Amino acid sequence: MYTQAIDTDPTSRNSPTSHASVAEDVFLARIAQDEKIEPQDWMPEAYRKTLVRQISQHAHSEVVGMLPEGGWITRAPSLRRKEILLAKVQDEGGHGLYLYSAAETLGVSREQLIDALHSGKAKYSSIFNYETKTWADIGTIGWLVDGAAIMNQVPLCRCSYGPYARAMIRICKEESFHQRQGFDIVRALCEGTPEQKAMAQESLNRWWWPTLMMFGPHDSDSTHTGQASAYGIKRISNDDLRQKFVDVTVAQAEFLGLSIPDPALRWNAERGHYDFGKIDWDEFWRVVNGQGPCNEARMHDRISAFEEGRWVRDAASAHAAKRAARAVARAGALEAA
Ligand code: BYC
Repeated sequence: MYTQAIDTDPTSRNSPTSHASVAEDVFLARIAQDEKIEPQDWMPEAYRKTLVRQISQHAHSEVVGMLPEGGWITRAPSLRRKEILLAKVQDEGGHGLYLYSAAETLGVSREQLIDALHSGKAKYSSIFNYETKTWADIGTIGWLVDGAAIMNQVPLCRCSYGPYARAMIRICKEESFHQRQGFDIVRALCEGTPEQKAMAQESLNRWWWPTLMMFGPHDSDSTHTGQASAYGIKRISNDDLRQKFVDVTVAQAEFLGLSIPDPALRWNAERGHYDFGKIDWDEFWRVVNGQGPCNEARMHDRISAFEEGRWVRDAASAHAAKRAARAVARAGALEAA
């Protein structure tokens, strides 16, 4: 019998709730089988939102990350170092572009994403709000910051969302080169004069703790880990990645003859890992919430760069529109012939 009544039976095939939950079950089964989810596939709204948040924060981190290093291109100590740094900063701009494109496949526009960054609504990595005071900082950023980035990003190559996973594969290859170039700068300083080695140590002292903060709050305080893991986006938790990073970096510091500024750092044979000291989470949240040493300067420089580049974007768009219009006219003429 036909009826206009609202269907209250949740098991009914006609119930919108049941359609959504069937779709969600299919989606979760695909995640469980490690299938990639593509832009045209059905996905829960929470999955889409989590991805837009994380991918866009990641993209913003790449373009804001260009700023602390960009200021050292003219001050690099040799032509070779200048060329390498220039290439690294360009790579980071490229990473931002892949990541913005991956976020756009989720139905959000580039303008919306950039707007969220410039208006202070969107986050970017806390690490880029610290000052790059010396040339050694450029080495330390490559060694530690890119090292931490790789640790966090290699598992993202296996993330469930196809466009993000594919972007990460290329990004990780480039990050690996970045980490090596940073280590090479620090190694050269450590093999140099006592003043140069002291410069490397002073830089490590300033960057060590902020680098550990990059991995995000402890798992017990992480808002998104549970859901992001269930969706196959996050493969390894914040604390586990941080521990992996400490475990590999201690040996590198020993090789360089540098000491990690943590009196609590010691090998724990029972755990098979290094124990390390407490992170200052008050500092982390201050920096994340806009009160770090360089938050204001970074946003100022980012917005200025965006405004100064506006004419280039406008010219490129006008050129593309002219070419497209010509192509349409040519196709019309061919059809008429
Ligand atoms: N800085 O629930 P949680 C790079 C926020 S690029 C600022 O654990 P999630 C590089 C977090 O967003 C480096 N905010 O979050 C570039 C959340 O706030 P909302 C960036 C942080 O997402 C150029 C809240 O705290 N890498 O390395 O599960 C040159 C609670 O956290 C931070 C990526 O973006 C932070 N450090 O885990 C060189 C990689 N940590 O959103 C190098 C992709 C946490 O609720 N992203 N928050 O307002 C990720 O893997 C994850 O998003 C995170 C955080 C591990 C960062």
